[in-house]
Amino acid sequence: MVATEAAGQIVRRSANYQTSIWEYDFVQSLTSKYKGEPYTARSEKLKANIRMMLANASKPLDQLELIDALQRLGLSYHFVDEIKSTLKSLFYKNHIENTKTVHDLYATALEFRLLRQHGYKVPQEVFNHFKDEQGNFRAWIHDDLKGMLFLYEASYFLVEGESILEDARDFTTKNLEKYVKKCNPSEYLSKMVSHALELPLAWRMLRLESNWFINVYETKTDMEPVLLELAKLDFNMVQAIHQEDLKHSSRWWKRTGLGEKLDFARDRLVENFLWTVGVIFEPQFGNCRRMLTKVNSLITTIDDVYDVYGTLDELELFTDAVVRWDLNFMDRLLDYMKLCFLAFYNSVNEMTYDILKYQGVDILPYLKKAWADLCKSYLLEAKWYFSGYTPTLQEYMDNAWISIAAPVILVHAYFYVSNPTTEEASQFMEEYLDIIRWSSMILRLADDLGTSTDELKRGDISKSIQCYMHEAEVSEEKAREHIKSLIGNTWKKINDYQFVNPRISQTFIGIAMNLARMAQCMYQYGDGHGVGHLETKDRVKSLLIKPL
Ligand code: LA6
Ligand code: MN
Ligand code: MN
Ligand code: MN
Ligand code: MN
Repeated sequence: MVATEAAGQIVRRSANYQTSIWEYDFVQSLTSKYKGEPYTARSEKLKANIRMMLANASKPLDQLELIDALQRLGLSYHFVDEIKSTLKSLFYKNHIENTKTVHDLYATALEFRLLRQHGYKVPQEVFNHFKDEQGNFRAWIHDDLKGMLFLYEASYFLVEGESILEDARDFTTKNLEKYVKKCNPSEYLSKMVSHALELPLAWRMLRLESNWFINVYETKTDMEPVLLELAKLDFNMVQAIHQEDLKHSSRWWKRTGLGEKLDFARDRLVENFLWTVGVIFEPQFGNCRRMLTKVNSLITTIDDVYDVYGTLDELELFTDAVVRWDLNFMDRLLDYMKLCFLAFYNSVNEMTYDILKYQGVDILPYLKKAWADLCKSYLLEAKWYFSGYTPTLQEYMDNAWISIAAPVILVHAYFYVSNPTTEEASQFMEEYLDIIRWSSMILRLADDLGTSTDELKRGDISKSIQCYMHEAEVSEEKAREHIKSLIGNTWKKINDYQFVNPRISQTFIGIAMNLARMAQCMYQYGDGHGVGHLETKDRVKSLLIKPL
């Protein structure tokens, strides 16, 4: 339904969003015993043991397997230096001095993946050894299930133009799919294969992956008890910290009153917080999570103002107020918009003040620009909607990578984790970095895959899928396949980024990659952000509520 003025009454759309399933008092009641002395002491002791294991592992394969386990169990952030130096010496031995002796597919694929994850561009040709003269993968590989699984995971670290890896991905996908049809699903390796086919490791949200893997690792026959104990303990200790961040954010959200006052908008504080855990989970980044939860909540609310509730005239005024950053424009807004504008304006000014106070840099111009860009892109979509215009996919995407709000999220995150000088900050803002654009594209495309069906029902513009259907005259199914292939292609560019841009902080690149991963997680089964009661509810429970 279009917002129209009938007999002086404005008829507005509605998204019929459900109220929040997470009550304020419940969130505030969350507690964990995994805090303080006995747990920190035990954790330090276990970490020391593992450091010793890392130092004593002499065979390359033992080292690689240990690093892989630490990463998957969510523990590698404790051993950054050790892992770095181990991989560095492995890389020099095997790829510079070329004293490599192992020619096993599993070991080769594992080494390839870990080195690429850590910024070493091992050539795809290491896999040529496993192909015959005609360029096909050798016949015996069909029986090497573990090798195929690890080749599959490695292949997702490809960059543009790497056809050996593309072949490897297609070949392993096909064969692993055949295998899962006839395997015993309760076996360790079968669980790993089904999980990998659902979504490769490279694209998975880290915390959720750790939570899943810890449970599976426990059933592995040759697992290392010390790793398992630390993994569980650390998971629970980190969860305790996340709970405090969540409670803090929820008090802020309650104070704004937006969840109660704006009935048309999504009241999704907990879901908004979950995004931030996906983006940056490490304990020391609590401030960044708290700030990003505010940003996400404001985005979600303002997005509904533009997409659901506002009339075009109102939206023009709101956009103007944001672009000018001027409270004097408030009196032109209706009450619901005043509330929203002032909550937004105060929050962003407060974040600016924080950075000014602690880092001595005035970031208001940059935050203002990011939000103005966002609101202008929202307004353009509103104009398209009210005029019934269907853009080409290209025209749509040129605007939609901004209207998905990822640039706003990433600009805020950048200042909270990078501590730039004024000069670095203004350089950063000259134009959005490629990595911001690609992360945003994936978020947009994943969001469209998960939300556009409902959006069109309630009345919204054509999203990427529909633009492509219109332009290429294909079915929805074909269009969805196309959008998924665009996501895959965009990941190739992201994979290449750390090889060509070592100047940008790894923490920030990690955030941008994690945002893309989080999008694929949130929209894996539909609109996990707006419809919070399905998979998202279970994910919140396992990550934020239930200890292991
Ligand atoms: C998704 O909703 C939404 F609210 C976002 C702002 C996406 C990312 C959100 C975070 C991280 P919707 P639209 C809070 O599908 O209108 O309505 O851009 O976004 O398709
Ligand atoms: Mn509400
Ligand atoms: Mn929307
Ligand atoms: Mn929108
Ligand atoms: Mn959407």
